[in-house]
Formats: sequence, structure tokens, C-alpha cells
Amino acid sequence: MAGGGANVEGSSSAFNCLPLVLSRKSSAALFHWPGTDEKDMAGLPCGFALRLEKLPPEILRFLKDAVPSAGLTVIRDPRLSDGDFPPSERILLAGDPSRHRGLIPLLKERSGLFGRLGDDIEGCLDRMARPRRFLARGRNLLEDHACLLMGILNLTPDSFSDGGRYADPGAAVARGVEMAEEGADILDLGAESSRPGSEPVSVDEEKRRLLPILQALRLALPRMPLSVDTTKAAVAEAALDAGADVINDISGGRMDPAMVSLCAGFGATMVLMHMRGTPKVMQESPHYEDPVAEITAELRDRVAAAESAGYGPGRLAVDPGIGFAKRPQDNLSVLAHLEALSCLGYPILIGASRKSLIGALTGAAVGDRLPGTLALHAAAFMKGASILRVHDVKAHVQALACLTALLR
Ligand code: HH2
Repeated sequence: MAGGGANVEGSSSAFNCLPLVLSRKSSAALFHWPGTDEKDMAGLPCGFALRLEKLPPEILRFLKDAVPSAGLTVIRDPRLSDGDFPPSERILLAGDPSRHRGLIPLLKERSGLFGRLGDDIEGCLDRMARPRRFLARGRNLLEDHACLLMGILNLTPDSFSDGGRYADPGAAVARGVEMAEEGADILDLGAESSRPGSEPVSVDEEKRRLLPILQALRLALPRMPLSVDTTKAAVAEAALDAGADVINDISGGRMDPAMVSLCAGFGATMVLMHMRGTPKVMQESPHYEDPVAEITAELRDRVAAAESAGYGPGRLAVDPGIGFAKRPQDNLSVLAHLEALSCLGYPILIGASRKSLIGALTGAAVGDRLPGTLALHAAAFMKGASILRVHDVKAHVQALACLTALLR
């Protein structure tokens, strides 16, 4: 499988190791210690931390002794006494990542769970540090771009913001060419709406909507990476045969068990997005106790499945799925702590364009959500997103030019 290769560090995490950037505001929420509030957290350090849980008492005692000399701080629930070790206790190990690296040999020279914790921390830090690559049409699109713009082309009658707009094939192809001219790095063609409550369409109908436009764009834009937004292996197969480079699966390969191995067989790059259930039912009663950790863990499972099929660096991106089986507060949590997904080791894609989160925060109608979209995407970029999925390419080109200048 092209771009695959040995999976050096496993993606599993026995202690749910989660990298976080602490700020004064975020700390209490990240612990999910019932009853604690901001005032209990006063005086906590800001900056990088690994969140760990399910540590047995002997490791907690060891960390308490070893950590100060390693230059780290262990942060526990302030209401626990030194002798309390609840089994699912969460701790934060705060300090620079290089300090965490220093702890690894101390853990690994010990046996059993100590070694396992050393492996977990090492795997997490290695994946975070891995160069981000996204291969399509024979090149790494992230080679000379800090962030890619994926222009959305919906070939559906019922998409939430632009349904029916490109029903005429000529208009659809013209919009694809226009987005390329405006500066899109990839085009994402979708022929089945995934808005909340939407009904699935058949394979034949999805192919009927998609293939003529895909074929026309492949001819018109020979160098442009083309992505297809589908959850069906049969549609992906027809799209890859017609020259698509990327399969963007909003179920992360979950809805069709043949999807990941089919894409691996083609050497196609994949976007694995997080969602629970299906678009039809996903907003009925979404619920998370700990959204950032749960979404990261569920995406980690999808990444592990793809890696077992041969996927590796360069051929995957991950996406927390803004608006998919999430309440507004879950979307905000995951955007506020996007750094958590960096432990998966792949470029992060964010698609907040015109979504109902912006409506919930501001009351703006769908057609009036560009300012909110730009704000959320700018924040996502600053927190590590490498690909933004957007309807309004031109406005994002300007926003990214300003943001990348800031980081230069
Ligand atoms: N959002 C939509 C569709 N596909 N793919 C990824 N990877 N990430 C997303 O956030 C995402 C996605 C929904 O947006 P849109 O395509 O504009 O609407 P619809 O599904 O109604 O066609």
C-alpha cells in the first residue's frame, strides 16, 4: 500500500494519554472532577500537559517522587488527600514535552504497567512530533503549505447550505474550476447530504450525481487533487476509478466495512471523520461525559483500523466532525482543545463552514455565517489544523495569508 509502512508506535493508549494545552480557563473543565470550579484551579500552571487516567496507586506514588526531579508537575484533584487513590483518577502531568521525554527511560526500566506507561507517553509524543504529510497526485500537499483549503462542491439537492445550487452539471463544473482559480488546494465532491436528519441515497443515485462532474473536473483540472465525500465503498471504488485521489469518509470507515481496505488497495489517501450513528439519527440525543477524550479515543480506533489495513503517514487525515453527533458545547470543547488530536499523528481537518454551531452561538442564518466560519477556522488553524473544509474559498485564502504571516 503506497505510503503505508510499518506502524512503529502503536496507536492504543492504556492510560488514555491525551496531550493538552492548559490555560487558566480550561483547566477545571479538563479534569471533569464533579464539583470543582475555576477557583479550585487557581494557581495551576498553564502550558503543555499530558492527561493520564487509570493509573494504579504504585505508579501515582512513583510519579509523585520522580516527577519533581524530572521537571514536571503532577496535578491531581485538589480535594484528594495524599493517601487517596481512586481507580479512575485523572491526573495532569504538566511541563515541557522534553521533560516528559526524560521520564520515559525511568518508566521503561521498570516492568509491567510502568513500562506500558513509558510506551504510551513515548507513542503519544512521537506521533505529535511526526511531520504532517498529505499525499495526493504524487506530491505531499503539506510540503509548502501550513494549511490546505479543501473547497466544498455539493452535488446534492438537499445540502444544508447550498443544496440544489449546482444541480446543473455545467454550473457544478464551473464552480469547481472557480474554486481552483480562487486558490483551493483540494476539491471535495459530495453527492449525498449528511445534514442532521438526512435520508441516505442509493449507490446508483450517488454515482449518478457524482461521476459526470468528477470526470469533467478530472479533465479540466488535471493537477488538482480531487476528494470524494462518501461512506459507501461501491461509490468510492467508482470515484477512484474515475480519478479521485482522496476519499473523505464522515464515518471514518465505520459505515461500510469494505471501505478502508478498498481505499488501501487503491493507494488512496483517506480522511477519517468522527461521528456517532448516522446523519439521520446523529442529533437525536448526542451525549458525552468527556467530549475531547471520547472523540479522540473513538478516532484512535478508526486510525488503528486503517493502520491495520496498511495505512500510515501521508495517507490519512483525521477530523473530529464538527456538527456530527455533537451538541454546541461538544463542538466548542473539541475546537478549544484540538491539540488533543495531535496524539493520533496525522494532519487534522476541520469543517465548521456555515455550520449550525455558528447559528447557535450568534443567531446568524446559514447564508450569513462567513464571519463565524472564519473565526472558528482561524482558531482551529492556530491550534494545529492542517486542512480546512470550506464553502468560501476566496475569503479563506485572504484569512490564511494573514494567519501564516503571523507565524512566519
Ligand atoms: N461536513 C459536512 C460534510 N462532509 N466531511 C468532513 N471531513 N468534515 C466535515 O466537517 C464535513 C464533511 C457537512 O457539510 P456540507 O457538505 O456543506 O453539507 P451537507 O452534508 O448537507 O452536504
